[in-house]
Amino acid sequence: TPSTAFVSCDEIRVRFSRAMSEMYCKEVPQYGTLMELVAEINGRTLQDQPALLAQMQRAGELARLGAERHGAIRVGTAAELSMLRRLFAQMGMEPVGYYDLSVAGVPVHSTAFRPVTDAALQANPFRVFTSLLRLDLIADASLRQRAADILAQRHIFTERTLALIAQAEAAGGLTDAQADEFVREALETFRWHGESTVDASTYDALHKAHRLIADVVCFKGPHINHLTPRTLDIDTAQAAMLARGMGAKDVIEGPPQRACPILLRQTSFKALEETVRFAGDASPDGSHTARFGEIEQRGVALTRKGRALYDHLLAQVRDAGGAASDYGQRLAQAFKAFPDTHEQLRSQDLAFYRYALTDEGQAQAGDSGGDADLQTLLDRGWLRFEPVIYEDFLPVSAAGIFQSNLGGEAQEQFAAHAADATRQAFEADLGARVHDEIALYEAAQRHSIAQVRAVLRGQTP
Ligand code: OOG
Ligand code: NI
Repeated sequence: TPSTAFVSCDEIRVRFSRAMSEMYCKEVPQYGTLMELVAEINGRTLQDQPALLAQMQRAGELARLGAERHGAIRVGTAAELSMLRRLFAQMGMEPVGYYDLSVAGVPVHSTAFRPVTDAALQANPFRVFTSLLRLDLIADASLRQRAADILAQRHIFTERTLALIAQAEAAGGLTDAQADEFVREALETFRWHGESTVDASTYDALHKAHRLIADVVCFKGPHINHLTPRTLDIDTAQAAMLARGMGAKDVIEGPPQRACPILLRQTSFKALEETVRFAGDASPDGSHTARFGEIEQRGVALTRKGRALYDHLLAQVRDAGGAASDYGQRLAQAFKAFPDTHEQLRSQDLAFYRYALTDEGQAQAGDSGGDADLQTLLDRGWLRFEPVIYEDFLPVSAAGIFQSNLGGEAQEQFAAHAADATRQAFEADLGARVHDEIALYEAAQRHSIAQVRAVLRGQTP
């Protein structure tokens, strides 16, 4: 009967993403301005670039564009992280990728909760970049203990959220009414609280150890710290942000502007200074900076070979000075070594593509060619290919976003740990393995090829 039918995970994610956006719009009105600006620029870009419009239409990306965004949160304990995993699982979001930001002086490691199947990504690609504070990187042992004690006492989920998660796991889903209640209750975890749970001197001590530690430890919950709409032209959007006096950071993170966008380019406006009332204080005369705005442009996902080339070129430029005024120029210069047509990216195995039959190919359905190699099918004009969009994040960029919103202080270096060990510790805290993002893109490409072959062999469902 309809009253007990479950709502799909995709639908819950759509509702949650919308609710989160509405809440953040009220909390940080500049986010609303940013969304308007991005929508306007996206509209104009699609008008000016009919080829892009057609490509996005074919790839099913146009429909999701207006609703597309990612957010970011930071938590303090393994219990918080693993419960978030269970919460996001109800929305069809799974942990993808591992990011160790301690190498860039930020005492966290992270994953991104996001949908993983082609269909779910098309329905709504909402992602949440989720960081776990690394208390082990606080040098002062008594401060470390203090932080752990404070975190051990807080409850970031409402009772109803926990009950609904348990119920959904047992029953296999949520009904329509339960889904609405779940979204409403889950939202509470990510709300901003103007009252700190600690007194001003505790805040100051933690803040001195690292601003991020104060942000995670001193509040009731992991307030959403930004929501990021997807722009199709980040250079124009960045210029518009500057023109409106929105305090954009001066360097766009990621690859330079290219004819064929790769991976991810991002820029943000600086965190707002919020008034805070500390425990024991009569009035809100403290302040804290945490929340900001960000925009991003997404391009084609790279293979391991492509990613290695990207990392190599970026490191080359950054080693020569990441903040210098000619950074943009040097970046563009270095990336001349990165092929910039989709045909080159594809044939040199640098990026992932989804294959589909052209009309001519369709006409061969069931007839022949199912076993021919890809190049032969392309040469015959039976196939076209579309970029597989990069759905993840970039550690160097993420560190840059963190730092620009931590007041840009000189970055502390943390002792390097074996990467495998920290990743395993993260997964143990999470209570699950994280997906290998490149394996997901590879599967999407492989799946599209298998489908094409099936049609050519006459094996379609
Ligand atoms: C997350 C910063 C990273 C991104 O888009 O790379 C990030 C944070 O500040 O918590 O959101
Ligand atoms: Ni972000």
